Amino acid sequence: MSKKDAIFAEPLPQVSDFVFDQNVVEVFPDMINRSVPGYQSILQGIGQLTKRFAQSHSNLYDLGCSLGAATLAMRQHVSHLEQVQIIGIDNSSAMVERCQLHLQGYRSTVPVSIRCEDILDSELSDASVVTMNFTLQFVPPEQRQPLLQRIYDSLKPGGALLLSEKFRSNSPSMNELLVDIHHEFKRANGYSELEIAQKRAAIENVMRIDTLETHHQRLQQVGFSQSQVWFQCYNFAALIAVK
Ligand code: GEK
Repeated sequence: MSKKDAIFAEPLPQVSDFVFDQNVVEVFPDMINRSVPGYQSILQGIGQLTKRFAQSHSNLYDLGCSLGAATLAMRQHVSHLEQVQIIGIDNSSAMVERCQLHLQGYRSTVPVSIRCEDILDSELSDASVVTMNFTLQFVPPEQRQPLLQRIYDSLKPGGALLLSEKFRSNSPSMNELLVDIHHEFKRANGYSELEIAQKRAAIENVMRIDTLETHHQRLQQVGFSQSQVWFQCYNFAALIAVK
């Protein structure tokens, strides 16, 4: 069981930029479940979509794998395939160490390797499914298209990118509404006004979010012929793009 997230529960003299350090690792499952609406449904969907798009003799990637939740969801659906391996990548050493430990608790015939690397430098090849479950939003905006291009180039024909992101609406008033009902969701999950405000301040420089239109356009620009939102709750969405 993950410890309760109380990282922003006390007033901080100065709120620093959010980092995925050991303190975050300790509370991460609780934090993501109480902050991301539909997180468990998205993981379930990643499993279902992996079952449809994963191919024998290919690599499956989980970019920004954190503690391996999407890796596990993918792995549950590919044991019928030949010669597949899952590669989870995260640039937080604290996350990677805990992820490796966590995965040892599950049995499977499907090989998994978890690497501590920056996804901007990782080599990607022979992919049939690439998952980025709430990771692209942490990549500097100018690096997003080059990264997506490398992902597209690494995918086999018929392969899929599973991309989940927090997004903003084009319309200021609609954006305010989505942000507001998301904060209501967080309050209902036990976060205080102080926790919500301090987390928001900590994350604002490190997580720069796009509109859904920008996501679709960029996916098209790198070569994906089709992209589709398959899950949305408030200002959180999961998309699929197929090569
Ligand atoms: C899940 N996918 O539970 N290279 C590698 N990793 C990175 C980079 C980068 N450039 N930037 C950020 N990360 C997970 C949840 S969390 C989302 C993903 C969240 C990593 C970062 O270290 C963190 O572990 C992860 O991306 C984002 O399904 O906390 O909102």
